[in-house]
Amino acid sequence: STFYERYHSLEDIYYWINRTTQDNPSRVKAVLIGSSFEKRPLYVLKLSVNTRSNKKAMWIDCGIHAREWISPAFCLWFVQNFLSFYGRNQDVTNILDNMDVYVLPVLNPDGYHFTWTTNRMWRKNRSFSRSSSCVGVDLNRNFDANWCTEGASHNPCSEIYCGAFPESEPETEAVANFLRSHKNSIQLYLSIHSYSQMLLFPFSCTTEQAENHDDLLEIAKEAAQKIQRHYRNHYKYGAGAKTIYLAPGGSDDWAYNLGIKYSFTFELQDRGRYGFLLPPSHISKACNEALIAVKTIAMKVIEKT
Ligand code: 0X9
Ligand code: ZN
Repeated sequence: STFYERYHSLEDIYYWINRTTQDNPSRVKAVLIGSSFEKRPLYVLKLSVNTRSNKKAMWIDCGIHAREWISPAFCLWFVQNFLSFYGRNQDVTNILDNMDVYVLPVLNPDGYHFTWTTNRMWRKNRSFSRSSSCVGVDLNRNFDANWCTEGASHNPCSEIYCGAFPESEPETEAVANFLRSHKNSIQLYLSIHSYSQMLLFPFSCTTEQAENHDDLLEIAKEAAQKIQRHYRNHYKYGAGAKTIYLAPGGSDDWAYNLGIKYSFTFELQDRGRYGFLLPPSHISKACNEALIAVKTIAMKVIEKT
């Protein structure tokens, strides 16, 4: 199997980030956006081809939840694919000619490292304070979108602990600060999770409909149909609160409220057979089907904006 068809330790991923920027100096830059609770750097890869300036942009983050290993694997797969197919694949070329792409391969490096060394099923980050003996905040409950209402918990021992206050966690704050400072260029926000095979869009923090619901629904439907046609695999799609569950404080809803009106959360393979323990032999299919969906969504956003 190739490098991209295996899961990688955090150390390997940092090494890969370094290698990727060195090998593609004209197209990739690593941007340090902050650091984790345990002081690990948070690097965003900026993919950019120098055709025009003032370009629009899209954002993809992976690995908010530590145990969802297919998610960082997807970010690596995506970067590799875009770098090797620019100028060879029409969609990739069109997307990069029109947009810069920001990729955060591991949003929660402390949690990811912990799943490699200690507890494979860890979900949250690794922050703690004197007020509780439990460790970790669910970073996808820590954003300022109906923060800690129904679907999140104030209990530090819960798997869906929302943290002491919105953006209390350095990982959340780093991402939120970066998106705030780039909100005029970023038109598309994507967050990659697993599992259950879904394409979700706002809102998850309320059962109300987003103002551009029909637009988001149409885009998600088209992406899901692409997966169905090319890979014979079924993805459900819809507003988060109605499709999966009510869950406030998520990055997608927060980015949407910031003004990034195309905002999606992917739940990649599978539908529960292996769950978070998706075997490495499934990585290529899981990533290729997600990639075709991401390309479909990005192309639609370019058409519409
Ligand atoms: O609960 C979550 O954070 C996500 N599902 S997961 O099984 N990967 O934990 C779904 C996130 C959907 N979006 C929001 N809740 N905002
Ligand atoms: Zn998740």
